[in-house]
Amino acid sequence: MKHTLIQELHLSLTNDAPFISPKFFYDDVGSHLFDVITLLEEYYPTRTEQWIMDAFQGAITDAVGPCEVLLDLGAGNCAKASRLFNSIKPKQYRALDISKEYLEAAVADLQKQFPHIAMSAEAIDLSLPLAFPDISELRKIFFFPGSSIGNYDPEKADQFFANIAHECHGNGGLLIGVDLVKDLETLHLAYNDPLGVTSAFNLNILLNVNRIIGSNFNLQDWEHYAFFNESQSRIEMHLRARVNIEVNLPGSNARDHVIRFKVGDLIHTENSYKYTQDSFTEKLRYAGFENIHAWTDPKKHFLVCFANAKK
Ligand code: AVI
Repeated sequence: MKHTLIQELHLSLTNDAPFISPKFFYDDVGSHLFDVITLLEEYYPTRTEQWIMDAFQGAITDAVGPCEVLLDLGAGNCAKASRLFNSIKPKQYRALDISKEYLEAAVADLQKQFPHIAMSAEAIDLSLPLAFPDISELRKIFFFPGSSIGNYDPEKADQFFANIAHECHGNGGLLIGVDLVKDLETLHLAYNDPLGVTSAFNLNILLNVNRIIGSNFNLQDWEHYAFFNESQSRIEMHLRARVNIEVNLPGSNARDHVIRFKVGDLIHTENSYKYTQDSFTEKLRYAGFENIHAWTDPKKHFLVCFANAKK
């Protein structure tokens, strides 16, 4: 695993347009910084999604219908899914995320509170195709909150939805939260908070990269740069070189590779796509879902959908 991550980082950093996959944000410090981001006044998605879930709890429960297995994609600390247990009443809960240890502890805690639900924790890479052959006969509800789908390129998102629709085998659906296009100021502030937490979250990726590949990125040489790219309908996050920089990437055969950045050069770290209600529900339909329910907040900042897989 470590070896492939090292190769992946070498390739992406030496690309003509250097980038680092956003999955490298989430080391221990990065995960905590993201938790703080979700508490910021400027970062509206988390609390708006929760508002929608609470305000429309009855309608969401009716739309979802019976749930034999709740599959929590990118479960993290399982808090969002556990708020659904009393309304959706799943018989089984499967928490899926990249880090198994973190997940196991969260699931063990939840199991004490909900002893009647059969629970499991599984390490899974959500960028790879998903398959659940052991529960193909059961009615499955996939849960993908937090606008994590916004971090997928649109074509990847289409493949992901088609995979989920197929895995429902005509019985079940997807409960998903997604961020909507809105005024530029609100979008800009959400990724440029004055306290600098998003900036720290972005810069921290370099410390994680240093740890994984032994490079010598120096945080003082870089600054956070985030803006809304209107033509692509996405927030782009980058790290911008403040000075001319040389970075050593230790190689496998003692021949270190040096990469050079000029002042103003960028390393692309994240895209966060924003959809309209119509463009998003159309995407779900295209992937094989039907009978799509959608709920939003009064300012139409965020959207929660439940989409049934076609029979
Ligand atoms: C996890 N993901 C949905 C967040 C987003 O808004 O795209 C990650 C994030 N990046 C900066 N702030 C939050």
